Amino acid sequence: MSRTVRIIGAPVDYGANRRGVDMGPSAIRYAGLAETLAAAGIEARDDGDLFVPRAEERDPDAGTLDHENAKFIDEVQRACERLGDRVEETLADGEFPLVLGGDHSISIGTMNGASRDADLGVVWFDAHADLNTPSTSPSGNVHGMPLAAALGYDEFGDWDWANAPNVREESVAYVGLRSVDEKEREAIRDSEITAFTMADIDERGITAVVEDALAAATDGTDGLHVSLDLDWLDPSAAPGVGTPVRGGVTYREAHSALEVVAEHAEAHDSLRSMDVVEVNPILDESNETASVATEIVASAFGKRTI
Ligand code: B3U
Ligand code: MN
Ligand code: MN
Repeated sequence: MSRTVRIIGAPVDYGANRRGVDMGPSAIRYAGLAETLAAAGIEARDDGDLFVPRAEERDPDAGTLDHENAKFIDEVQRACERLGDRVEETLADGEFPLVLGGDHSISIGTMNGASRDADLGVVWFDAHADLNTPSTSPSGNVHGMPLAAALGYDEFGDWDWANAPNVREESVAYVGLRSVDEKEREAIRDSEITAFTMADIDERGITAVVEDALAAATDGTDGLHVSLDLDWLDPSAAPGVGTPVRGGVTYREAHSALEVVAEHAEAHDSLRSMDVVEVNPILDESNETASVATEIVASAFGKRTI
């Protein structure tokens, strides 16, 4: 990573069904993110946390958008608008925004901010498709909706703050899907999104799949956003997440994948922004998931063994 990494904490848990994910930024810092990056020769600067009021202090029914199947949508809006501005400022200052979640709803803000004046490709490392809308969501949890928000599906089409102005379906690629709702499956099939499931990884190997995902996301775009949901990994490697799903990538596959991202970034200066989400220290074992997150991020920024 040639640019200085600016670490932005987004302690948001409005979008998740489990409390504790708001402590993700602290857990990742405590796991030694700054030290790990420094030891790998990557310059990093911690910009602190966004101001995010506690969910207990808010009335979930008090909003102006007030959609009954998008819980805390007004609070998500406020946090994402603030985050989008910080991401835009970071890029304008020539630094690299690394956003620590928080639940995956924060990616709405990151993608909005990173695509305000650039065509942005997206690689989405996740067990889930996060392509629900308030109309289709089985849970009402906004962390299952950020990609639909970015792409302006259904009611998100009326909410400018939620859209990523320059993200197109054909520049979005999933890696590692294994829990997809029926309506999401239909939406993916009807879209131009590239979708690699765990079956693709089993069949072709992680490096070939990630290379293809990167090719799709960087074809005709100005930069790449990497969104890393820790539930992408198998729960045996990353137990501290709100919605674990069996059959995920191994610790080694995760490193391998992000090393491929780092090589692409070095060769093409492609990497523009990244977020690391869904680390929940309350559900974790000895902060292992935050440690794994830290190590994987270092791989994405080019950390080498020798
Ligand atoms: N697709 C389900 C479950 C889910 C999505 N993202 C997470 N869980 N972490 C939903 O609620 O939309
Ligand atoms: Mn997710
Ligand atoms: Mn997920």
